[in-house]
Amino acid sequence: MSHQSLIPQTPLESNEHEDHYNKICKDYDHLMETIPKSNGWRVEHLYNYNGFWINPIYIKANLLLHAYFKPQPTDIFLASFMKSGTTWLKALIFSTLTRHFYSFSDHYLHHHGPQSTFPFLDSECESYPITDFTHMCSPRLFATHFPWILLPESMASCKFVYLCREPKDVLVSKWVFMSKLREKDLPPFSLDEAFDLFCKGVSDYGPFWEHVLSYWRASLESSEKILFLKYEEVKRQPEVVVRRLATFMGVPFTAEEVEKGVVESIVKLCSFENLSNLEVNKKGVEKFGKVEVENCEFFRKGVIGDWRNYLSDEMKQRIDGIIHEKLKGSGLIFGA
Ligand code: PAP
Repeated sequence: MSHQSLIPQTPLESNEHEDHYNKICKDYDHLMETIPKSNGWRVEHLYNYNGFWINPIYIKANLLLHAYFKPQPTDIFLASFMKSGTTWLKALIFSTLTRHFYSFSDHYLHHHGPQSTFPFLDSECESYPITDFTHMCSPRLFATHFPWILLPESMASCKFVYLCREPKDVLVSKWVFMSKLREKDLPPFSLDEAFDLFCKGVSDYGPFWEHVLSYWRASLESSEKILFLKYEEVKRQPEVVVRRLATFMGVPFTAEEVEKGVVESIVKLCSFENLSNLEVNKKGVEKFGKVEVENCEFFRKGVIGDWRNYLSDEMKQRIDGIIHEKLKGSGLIFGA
C-alpha cells in the first residue's frame, strides 16, 4: 500500500468537492430557467445553450465535462453531428489502430458493436462523478456530438477526426432514429415537424450548419490536429480515407501492409454489409447513460441520397437554400 493511500481524505477536501459540484448544479438550474427552449425530437424540449440546441441532460454533461474531464495529449476524439456515420468511423478508426492485435478472421468487431469501441463522452459525463478514464490505454478514443465551441479549451491540443454528411440525408436518418427512441409519453413526431425544426436549426446539437462550420473553421486553422472528413468521400474512396486516418493518427500503413491488403481487410470488415449482418449488430444493445439503443438502430440503409424517398422538391429547395446561404464563403461544400 502506498504512503499516499494511508492519508484519509480530509473533510475540508470532500466539502470542497461537494461545494464545487453543488455550484455546477445551481448554475445548471439557473440555465434551465433562463435560456430559450423549443420542441425536442426525442425528449420534450431542447434548450439553446450558447447558440446550440441541446438536450438538458447533455447541458449538465457539458458543465461536468468542463469541470472534471482531464484530456491527455494522445487522446483522439471522433466528433460528428448525429447520424453522419459515426458508427462506421468508429469501426474504421478502431480496427486501424488495433490492426496488430486482432485477426481479421476473428475480430473484436465480430462480437461487439462498433459503438462499444469509443466511450461516448457526452453520456459518460452525464452524472457526477463523471466516468474515470484513467484505466484506458493510450491513445484513448472518445466520441462526442458536442460542437467545437462547446468543448473545453484543454481538449484543443488533442487530435480530432470530424465527420460530416450531406444534411438532407442527416435529417432523414435522424428523424427515423429519433422517432424510434422518442419518449413514449410524447405525441408522434412527423417528418414535416422534424423538417421545419431542422430548417430553423432546432435539432439535438444543432443548428446543423453551425456544428459543421465550427469544426470546419477549426480544421482550417489547425489541419494537423483536426482531420475533416465527409461521409460521401468515405463511401467513394474508403481505402484512401483509411490510409489518411492511419497517417493522421500516427500509425501509417507500411508498404508491406499495403501489399498484404490490410487496408482492404479493414474496409471490408467495417462495411455496412458486413457489420449490419453480424449477430451482435442485429440483436445486441448498447447503453448511453440511461438510454438503451439496439445496435441494429445504427444500421439503417447506409446509402447516399435516401432523402429522395422522403423529401419533396419543395423541401429540397428550402433546405438547400438555407445550407447554401449559411455556408456561403466558408469554402465548405457537401457531398464532394
Ligand atoms: P449516431 O449519430 O447515432 O452515432 P451514426 O452512426 O452517425 O449515428 O449514423 C448512422 C448512419 O450511418 C445510418 O445512416 P442511414 O440512416 O442513412 O442509413 C447508418 O445506416 C449509417 N451507417 C452505419 N454504419 C455504416 C457503415 N458501415 N457504412 C455506411 N454507413 C453506415
